[in-house]
Amino acid sequence: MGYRLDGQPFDPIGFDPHPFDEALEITSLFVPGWIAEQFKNQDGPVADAMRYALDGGKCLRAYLVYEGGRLHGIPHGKSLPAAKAIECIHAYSLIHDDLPCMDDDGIRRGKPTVHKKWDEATAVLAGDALQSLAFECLGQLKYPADHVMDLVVSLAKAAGIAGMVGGQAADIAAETAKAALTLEQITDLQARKTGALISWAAQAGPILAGDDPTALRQYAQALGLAFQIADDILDVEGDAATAGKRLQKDADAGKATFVSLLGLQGAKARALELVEQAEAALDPYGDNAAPLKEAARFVISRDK
Ligand code: GRG
Repeated sequence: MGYRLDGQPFDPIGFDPHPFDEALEITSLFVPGWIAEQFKNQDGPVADAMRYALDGGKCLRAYLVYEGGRLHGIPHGKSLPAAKAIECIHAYSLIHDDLPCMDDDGIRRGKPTVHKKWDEATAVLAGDALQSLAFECLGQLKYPADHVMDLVVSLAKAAGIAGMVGGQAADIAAETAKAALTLEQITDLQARKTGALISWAAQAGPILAGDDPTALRQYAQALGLAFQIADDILDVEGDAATAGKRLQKDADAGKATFVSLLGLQGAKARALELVEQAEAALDPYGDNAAPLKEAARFVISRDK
């Protein structure tokens, strides 16, 4: 038995994943609480900043771990350490991404970013500690050691220079490059920056079960790209008052986004096409994959 951030006890083993939106909401309520349980005896600003950064996200990646696991016979309680791990890495990446030396953002999830609420040193350390915590979580998986090791190595790769960090570095380099990125380059960059973690999350279940992760990898590759396109669309549509300005700002900075390259309608059409591809990749699972199909539709219809 664990507890949610709102203090309510919650047993993930009896958790029924249907329907998708309820399941996602429950996931976002209890996964941060389960992670916080790991370091509940720690106090001080860095531990407080870690708890703060874990709160308020959608926990889509944790949900993908659960569902991918369920499709391969892994009950929620048993995939929980992997769900916690991916949310730790995600929270760390957002804290660091918001720093003045990166995106320099003051607001995340409607609240002040960690370096604004505390300071930069606390934000760097909270991110670092969350990254370590992710691997501590994976050590709690009760599965054959070679399967767990596959997950450890694949998460390290997905988060590292071949994945998220490499994509972030390419993104930063693109800001000062002479020419704006092409569609192919931005697709590759985003596959690393945001796609790699999403892909790991979807494949964690079959990897843990020692099964073939190909179908879920194909699903996640399409989903990850759709997610990023939707993010670019949200950037320009999220706030009607600033939408035009945002597009202009990106254009002035010579920054390519899926919207600047494809146009708003083109980006929407591409996102829908990718969701259809993601759904088709789930064919081997038949009706059992309905929640993951809903997750794919959610990614392009979400408003945050
Ligand atoms: C700093 C090493 C390092 C990497 C940062 C992932 C990333 C790389 C930066 C995030 C920048 C960003 C906001 C990209 C858009 C896509 C994205 C990851 C959005 C946030 O993910 P959600 O929507 O967030 O799942 P919540 O708040 O729901 O957890």
